[in-house]
Amino acid sequence: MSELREQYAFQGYLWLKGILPRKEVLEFRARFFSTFREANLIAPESDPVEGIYSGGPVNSDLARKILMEVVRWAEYEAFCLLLPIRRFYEDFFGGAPYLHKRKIIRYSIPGDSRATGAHYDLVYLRGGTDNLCTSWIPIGDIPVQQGGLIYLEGSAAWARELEAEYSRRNQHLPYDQRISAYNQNLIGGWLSKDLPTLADQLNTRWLIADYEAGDMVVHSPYIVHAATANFDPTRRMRLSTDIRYQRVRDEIDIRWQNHWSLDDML
Ligand SMILES: O=C(O)CCC(=O)C(=O)O
Repeated sequence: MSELREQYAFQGYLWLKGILPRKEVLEFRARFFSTFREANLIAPESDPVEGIYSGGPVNSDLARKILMEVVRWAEYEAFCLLLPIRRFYEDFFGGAPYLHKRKIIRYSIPGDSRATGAHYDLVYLRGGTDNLCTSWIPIGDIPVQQGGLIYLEGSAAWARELEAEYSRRNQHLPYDQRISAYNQNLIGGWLSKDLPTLADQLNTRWLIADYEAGDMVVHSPYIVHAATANFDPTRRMRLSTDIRYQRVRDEIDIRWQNHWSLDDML
């Protein structure tokens, strides 16, 4: 654990290979995609564990409704609280861990050019401690072409400086605006969608990976990260969840004590 803490402090992330039982991860993937069959998201007759895109048309209202139900599933909550995750955080923080209620689960369709832009998580979590971690968990194998999470190498130190600058600029704003990602002084969450240019500006590179079901990456709220679009030639959808843990004793951002919704502006 002390080596992991050192690695985390140095890199801003940890890749915990195979920390979760692969079978349970794949069972959850199958359950997720089978629920979306009625919205015509997955290919008819296909095994839901494969997550093969139907090609559309998807009933997007129904798909959104189902997604918001999934966020409330006891099964999803149990997945996010799997014992290896809780044990890891208990040891890592050296104290009782707390899982934020706002938990995000995302699927991406092959060929959809939209993807998460470059950002660091503290921008959305300024109302509590910065001693918190994000767990990004692939729910299924996510090879590079399926568009997994990518990290901007060495970016945490730079983001800390940026955050300090924002804090200076925001200090005179009322509290709710001061902690908002979308206040008058800020750029609305994402630093850039142009990932190569950002890496060039900072003279660094993006770290990419082939993730497997059972892996979990843990990252600091300061490391800059993004995701890429899904170009899987086998038409598989990318499924992942991103959830946040901290010590229960530290200050908790109350805005994260509600279930995720698509318009919560966090
Ligand atoms: O999965 C994604 O597209 C983005 C995830 C993310 O931003 C995070 O894990 O903090």
